[in-house]
Order: sequence, then structure tokens, then C-alpha cells
Amino acid sequence: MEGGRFRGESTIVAPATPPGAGAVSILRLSGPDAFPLARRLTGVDPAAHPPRTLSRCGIRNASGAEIDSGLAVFFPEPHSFTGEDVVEIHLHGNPILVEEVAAAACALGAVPAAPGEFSRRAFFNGKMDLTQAEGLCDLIAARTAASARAALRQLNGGIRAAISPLRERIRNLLVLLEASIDFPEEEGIAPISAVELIERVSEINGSLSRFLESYERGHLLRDGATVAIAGVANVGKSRLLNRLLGEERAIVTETPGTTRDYLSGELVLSGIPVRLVDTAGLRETEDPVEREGVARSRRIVAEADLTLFLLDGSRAAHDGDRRAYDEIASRPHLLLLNKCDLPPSENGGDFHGEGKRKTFPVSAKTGEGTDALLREMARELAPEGGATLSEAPMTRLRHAAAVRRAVEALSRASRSAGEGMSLEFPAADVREAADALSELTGEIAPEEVLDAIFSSFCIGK
Ligand SMILES: Nc1nc2c(ncn2[C@@H]2O[C@H](COP(=O)(O)OP(=O)(O)OP(=O)(O)O)[C@@H](O)[C@H]2O)c(=O)[nH]1
Ligand SMILES: [Mg+2]
Repeated sequence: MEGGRFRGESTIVAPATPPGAGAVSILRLSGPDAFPLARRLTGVDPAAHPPRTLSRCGIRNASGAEIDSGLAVFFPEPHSFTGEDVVEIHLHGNPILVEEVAAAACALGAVPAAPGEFSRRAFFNGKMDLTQAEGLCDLIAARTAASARAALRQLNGGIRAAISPLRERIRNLLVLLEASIDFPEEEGIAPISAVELIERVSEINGSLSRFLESYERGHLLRDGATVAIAGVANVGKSRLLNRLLGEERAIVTETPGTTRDYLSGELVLSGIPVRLVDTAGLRETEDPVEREGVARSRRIVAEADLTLFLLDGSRAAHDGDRRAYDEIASRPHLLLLNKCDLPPSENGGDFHGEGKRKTFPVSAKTGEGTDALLREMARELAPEGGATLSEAPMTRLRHAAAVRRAVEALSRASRSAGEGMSLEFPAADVREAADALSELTGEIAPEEVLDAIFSSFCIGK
């Protein structure tokens, strides 16, 4: 598909607005017959109307009856979202009307669009690269303003802007290598030395690695983070959840074993959507319901991006605390001494976390210490800083995997050059690095990758 234009054989139709009642709904058509079809549906002759301007029209159903009045707008190829002829029909926002007109379009030969098909056609027609298509999807799905900004930067080509110059440098290196292999004797071509190769690779890898760091925060902006609250029974986990969410979500009682299932709420930490999960107290119990709750809690903690481990600071830590702590110690966590509004236990300070880590005094009752806790949570989840954060961060595992592959291939090239191997070997690795970055932007795009990406879009996108 490279270079050439992609012409959809079919004309696709789908609502561009969500189902449900509203002031306006938009039905979109794209493909070779979009204009004649729309003319039949609206009576507007696209040839007689300036492109990309709204024309008032009556809107007809399959039997030709006028069922609504609205607007039509024509986007002649290639100046459209998909790069094909596109028409938008604006109706009153009743899903029954939208359905009727879509059915009329299909009766005239259009086909219902598959999920992501508009975007897929836009991608094939060079309207956007793969990371931009993903950015569009993420902009629509973003749960926080910061996530939306990151997605917008990606939609505007931010990832490509960061990657393209690096890929260019890799390609230049490849040209040099190939020239050194093919015409070693030729005049005017100085074969590249191992030292020069290693130096260039290390510069490029430095830039790639810096960009890779943006994934840490970028993926949290897109996927959100899970923070679990763990500890033995009665240390105040549920009360802390309520305090951090600012609402009485979980039941709090003085009876140990109150929380038997996990429950969660959403909050935003430095722009990252966070699911905060309260869990059942980690303890051995005969009660089958509580036991299941504890098992579920363990699974939550095992997958959490961060765990807040709670101790009751008003009493001395006991073996149960230590056993529970051992379960989470190898995971990213913060150690909290709750109930700091009460007089501290005399030996409350004797609990040392793994690596003698700092404990945070908090009170779920009064709220003391929670601001500092929230700041620390944000720092733990996604350290601020790094120049790339103001640009478009990498947001998907796919991006990070491609860049890692490039870094590894370049490192191999450097090693084989260092070992004095024939230049064919580093050349193959440098080529792989360039290909990995081309896959990132979709210049090389295996069908199954495209399927996976576009099928996750919703219909009409
Ligand atoms: N003084 C004081 N009491 C607290 C604080 N946090 C929790 N409590 C009390 O400690 C008891 C247990 O609180 P919960 O939030 O239910 O504790 P939990 O860890 O969720 O307990 P389980 O669900 O049984 O595992 C309740 O009586 C709370 O009011 C605090 O910061 N200060
Ligand atoms: Mg509880």
C-alpha cells in the first residue's frame, strides 16, 4: 500500500455521534459512492454546492419519504478525514431517525462500517500514521485532562516527530555501512571504522533510551494506575479509602474483618487516572467468605502499580503485620503508620520495611498526612521530569516494545563491530533497528497489527 492511494471498493456508513437522544446526530459516509448516495438521501447535488460548507436539506428514508430536515456537508477526496469522498448528514438527535437513514444508505448500496474503518482508511491514504490513529482513539477515550493532552500531542504527530529524525540517523548509518560493504576499494568512499560505528550507535541509543523513559508516565496517562490499600484487619484501610476519595464508600467498623471483598474508587493524581482499591485485611481465617475475599485481595495487590501498606501506629506491630508485609515487600509500595491522631505505641517505631524504608504517618480519621501521602503516591507512580514529557510521551506497550527492539538491535551492532566482525553483521542489526521504528509509525504494518489496533476502535471512528 506504500505510496499509492487506497481506494475502498465499498462505501461505508456509520453514525459519528454516540447512540442516544441529543440535539444533533451525525451520519457519515465514506467511499466512491458517498456523493451519489447522499444526493439520493438529501436531494442536495454536491456539484452545485461548495465543498465543506453546510447545505440545508430534507432527509429521506429508504422508501423516499422525508423523515427529517437537517444539513449535509461534502468533503471531496482527498481533503477529507479518510482521504476518500466523505459526506456528513446532520440529523436531529433521535437514534430511530439515524437508524432509518443508515438503513436507507445500505439499501442504496453502502455497507455498515466495521470498528475503526474510517480511521483505517485514513491511515491507508496517508492522512495519519499509526501513532496518530492511536492518538485519536485515546483522545476520545481519555479519562483525565492530562491524558487528553498527551493523546492530542500524539494525534498531532508528536511521536513521529520524535522518532523520525532518529530513524533518519539510523538509515544514514546503514547507507554508510552498505557502501563500506559494497565498494570497499572505491575511491572517495572511506569505509566506516568500528570506532565510528560504535560512537554513532551510542549517540542514537542515548536518544532512544531517553524517549523510552516517557513510556513510564505515558502509559499510566493512557491506561491509568491501580493503587491497592493493604494490611491486616482493622488498621484503617477502609477509612483511608474513604478519606482519599472524599466519600463514604467503604463500611468502616471496629470489628476486624469488616471488608470481605475489594472495592474501589477513582481519583486523579498529577493527571493520571488512579483506581484506588480497598482490600480485605490480610489474615488467615476459617470463614470461607472472608477467605475468598483475602484471595481476591492478594490478586489485586499482585497486579497493583503501587500498594499502600498500612500499620496501626497506635499499637505495636505484631507477627501478623510482618507476615502480611512479607507478601507485598517485593512490590512497589509505601509504608503508612495510620491512626497518628492517637498516642503512638511505645514500640510502634520498631517496624522497618524492606531496605529500612521511610514510614508515612497519616490519620484516616483527621486527614493528617494525606496531602503528603498523595504527593508521594504521584511521585512513586510517575516521577516528573524528563524533557520528553512536554512532548508526546509513548503511551502503548507497542511503542515501547518497538523502541526497545531498536535499542537492542543497535547494541548488537555495536558489539559485533567491537569484536571485529565483518560489516554484514552490524549492517543487519542496524537495518532491524530502522525497521522496528518503521513499524512504530506504521510504515511497515503487518496486517495483524493493524487489525489489533483498529478493531479496538469503536464503530464510526
Ligand atoms: N483514631 C483513629 N481511628 C481510626 C483511624 N483509621 C481507622 N480507624 C478506626 O479503626 C477501626 C477499623 O477501621 P477500618 O477502616 O474498618 O479498618 P480496615 O483496615 O478496613 O479493617 P478490615 O476491613 O476489617 O480489614 C474503625 O473503628 C475506625 O474508625 C484513624 O486514623 N484514627
Ligand atoms: Mg475494611
